[in-house]
Amino acid sequence: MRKELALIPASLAALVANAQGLRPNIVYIMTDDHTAQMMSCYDTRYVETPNLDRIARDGVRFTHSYVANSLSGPSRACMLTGKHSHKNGFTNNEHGIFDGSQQTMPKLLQAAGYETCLIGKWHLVSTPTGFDHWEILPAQGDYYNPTFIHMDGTRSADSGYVTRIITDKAIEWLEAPRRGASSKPFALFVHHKACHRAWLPALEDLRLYEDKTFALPPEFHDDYATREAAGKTEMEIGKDMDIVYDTKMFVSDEETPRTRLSRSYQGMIGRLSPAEREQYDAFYVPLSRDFYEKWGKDYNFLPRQAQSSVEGSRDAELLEWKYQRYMRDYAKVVHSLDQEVGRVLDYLEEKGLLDNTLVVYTSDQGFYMGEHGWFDKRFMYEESLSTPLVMRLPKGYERRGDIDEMVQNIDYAPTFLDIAGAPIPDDIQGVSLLPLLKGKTATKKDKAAIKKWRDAIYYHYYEYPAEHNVRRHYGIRTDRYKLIHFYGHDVNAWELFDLQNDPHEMHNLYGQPGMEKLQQQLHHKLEELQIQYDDPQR
Ligand code: SGN
Ligand code: CA
Repeated sequence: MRKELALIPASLAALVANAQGLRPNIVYIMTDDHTAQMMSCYDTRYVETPNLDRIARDGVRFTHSYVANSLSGPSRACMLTGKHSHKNGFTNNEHGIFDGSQQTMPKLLQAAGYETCLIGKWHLVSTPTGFDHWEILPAQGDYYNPTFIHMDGTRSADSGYVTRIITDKAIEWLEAPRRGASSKPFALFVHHKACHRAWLPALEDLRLYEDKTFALPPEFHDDYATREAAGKTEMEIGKDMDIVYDTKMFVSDEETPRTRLSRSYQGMIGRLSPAEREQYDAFYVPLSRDFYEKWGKDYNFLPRQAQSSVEGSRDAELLEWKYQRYMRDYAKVVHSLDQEVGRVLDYLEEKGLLDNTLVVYTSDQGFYMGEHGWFDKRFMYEESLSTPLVMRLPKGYERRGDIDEMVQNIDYAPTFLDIAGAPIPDDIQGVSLLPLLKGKTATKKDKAAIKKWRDAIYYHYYEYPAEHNVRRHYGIRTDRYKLIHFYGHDVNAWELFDLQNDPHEMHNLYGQPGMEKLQQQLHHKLEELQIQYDDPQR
């Protein structure tokens, strides 16, 4: 808080601060599994996201943005608390219940005089705390005609597509006449379900991207040599993506093979009204008929990576076909996300709120779009360790363009508290990003903070045994190197990558001759961070 405000009572100080635009509103938009490769301000190969790009163009784009644990619930808990998983207690989706009685950033914002609201995916099992208003999806939620849980515990189904409904509800909350106009600034958390598996598009977007052939990423045909844990997963597009559930090849029970997830698929699309289902089927059923006609109903639809790399083989053709379907459906889901974020930006602009609002767009983690032959996330490799992060800054924050410092989702809590003028408790492990956002107005203290910015980030993933079979691991990433330890159950393996010479992380250098000194330095840094963050697992 500014010195002159320190002399007047807190409530009055808050009023004055708001009037002076010193306490900006916060609109935090977090999507599910939206990866930077599928956002045109990060990567122009695949899709166009003009509205998301608009945030970056008018504000800042973080080029080294990471999560602490690449999975939904854990990521959300890190964001809410500003602490690594072992401190906030929510280490994995399977067995976690978030302890809502602990200190969280929304609670601290409330105490600082902010009005707080959460709409959308929550995924932390316990009832949300720290929000003046919330409406959440149960568990993963649904794309079509989704059910919402309300604050009084009741449930109701809304009709329509989930991305649009979440946006409608967020705008509806903003519509309240007092919102942002007078004494209380607000913090609105918009948590989308999109673009989580199984990538079900809005009905009006079904035909988008159908004429596009997506280029295979360079490391699509990975053989996982030198990386034991990578070779043990169940997240390959070829052998693990369900032909019915994921690629949506379904005609009817009689005409479609029964797969592991075909019942779940029927549950998801069974939510459509008859008229909607007709529209849906008009697109997918002819494709499905063609597919089964070509491949036969009994053909094994699960090609293994090894055979799939043989050019011209049946497996290679089927694998590439699955990849195209995956990319197209995911791209469609991103399209409506982009449009709905645009709607929020337009609304803020129209209401004159944009200049006094910090708008953040991020995801709960990155995702594999065929890199290493995969979908899903969890690994500490680049695509899923990273998460997109762009911000439009309120007045007074002059920085524009790219920010290259390494940031992590544990930094969001201290950043929001800092911008709200609230103290940052000592036990928060992330750091405020405000010094990086000030640009010309940076103080000496800000400049000093930037100068001694962290030179490594810490990561720890816990969910094993579980779906997709990614072994537990922890590690560090510096500006050039990555050291990972896979542990527990059937693995005990170290990996070391030189990201400059091997950006796709195909060559594990751990234990190679000549690596001794670097290895020692990285082990030292890892231990330092495990001590700093007080992670008992080392
Ligand atoms: C579901 C998905 C998985 C996904 C997890 C976690 N399976 O279980 O593919 O890894 O969610 O995702 S599905 O058959 O239900 O689609 S997370 O983003 O929520 O952590
Ligand atoms: Ca997710």
